[in-house]
Amino acid sequence: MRLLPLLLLFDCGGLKSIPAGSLDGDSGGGGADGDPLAEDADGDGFLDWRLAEDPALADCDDHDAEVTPAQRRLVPAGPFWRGAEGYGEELEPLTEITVSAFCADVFEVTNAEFAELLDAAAAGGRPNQDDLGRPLYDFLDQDDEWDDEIPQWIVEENGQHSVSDGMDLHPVTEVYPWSGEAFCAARGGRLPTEAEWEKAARGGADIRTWPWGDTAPDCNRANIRPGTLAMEPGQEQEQPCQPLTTPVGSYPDDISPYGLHDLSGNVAEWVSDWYRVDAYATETDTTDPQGPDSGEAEFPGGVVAEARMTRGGAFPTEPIWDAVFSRYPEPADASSNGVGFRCVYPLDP
Ligand SMILES: [Ca+2]
Ligand SMILES: [Ca+2]
Ligand SMILES: [Ca+2]
Ligand SMILES: [Ca+2]
Repeated sequence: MRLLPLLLLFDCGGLKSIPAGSLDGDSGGGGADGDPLAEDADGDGFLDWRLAEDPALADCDDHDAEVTPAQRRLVPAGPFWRGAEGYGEELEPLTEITVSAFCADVFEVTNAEFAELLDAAAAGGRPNQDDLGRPLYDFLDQDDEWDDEIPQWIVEENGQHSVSDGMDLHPVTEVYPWSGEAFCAARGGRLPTEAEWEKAARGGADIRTWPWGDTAPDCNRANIRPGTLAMEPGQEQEQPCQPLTTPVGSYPDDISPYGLHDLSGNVAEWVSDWYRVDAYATETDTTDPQGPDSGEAEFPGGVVAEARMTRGGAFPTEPIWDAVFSRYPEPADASSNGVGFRCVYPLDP
């Protein structure tokens, strides 16, 4: 269970917010005469993903001007190397996996965005519940093993939800896997599979360790806990760079080959797969794998429980979890102040 040590809060003002306007309106791809796709159907300045020559300028949905590469990026179809050698049996064997093209959120979902879902659920007569009556947000946070002093950032009053000062653009936390599924479904998307997340993080051709390449992260690159990948016995851990999450996109260099931010740090992210330690060793599907049919993992204290997968590191976790290949199980009914999510979407046909 990714439970956070006791952390003291202090003013975290002055952090940067989502970079806006970093993309110009150049559509990048040329249009073929008479091709209806070539006209930028929604007029947002970006060509349909099938026509854009640069994936970074591809319009995932050319019928919705609100969807541009500033929020969602194309992850093209093709192979990547999944897993790693020398970091534990659950990551082996290193396998070439192919995933179909999809569209992915550039940023982790924020508190402000998630508060809108809570407002909608309350307005629909289901306050803080998904369609099956499960809580969407952990307002009470009684499932953390450690007493922590990180409060819940979303506050409810008379069915309306607000976010604590300065926390609007931080990634949402204290959410369950089904919270991510409900949020993404409301936007026409879903949680990524583990394979999709890893492809989005590492790109296609090489066997890199971090989303940006092979340079180990430090506090300037990502919201992480710095240190070495393999801890020596007795080695003292460094302190986390930050005492909390940071606004999504605060670290321009925590970026993947497809332009997605904060895959290495900030918060870990729920994906759709169940976790089993032998999932890679027993899986035969190398195209769009969906993972095992059920999950199980052993957690601290010897507790064996249904387990779901999270990907990527969080601000206080050890450096190994920031790597593109690392797999971190959580109890399937957990919520944590270090775990959020992002959505993926089908490409507009
Ligand atoms: Ca367009
Ligand atoms: Ca569009
Ligand atoms: Ca992350
Ligand atoms: Ca919790």
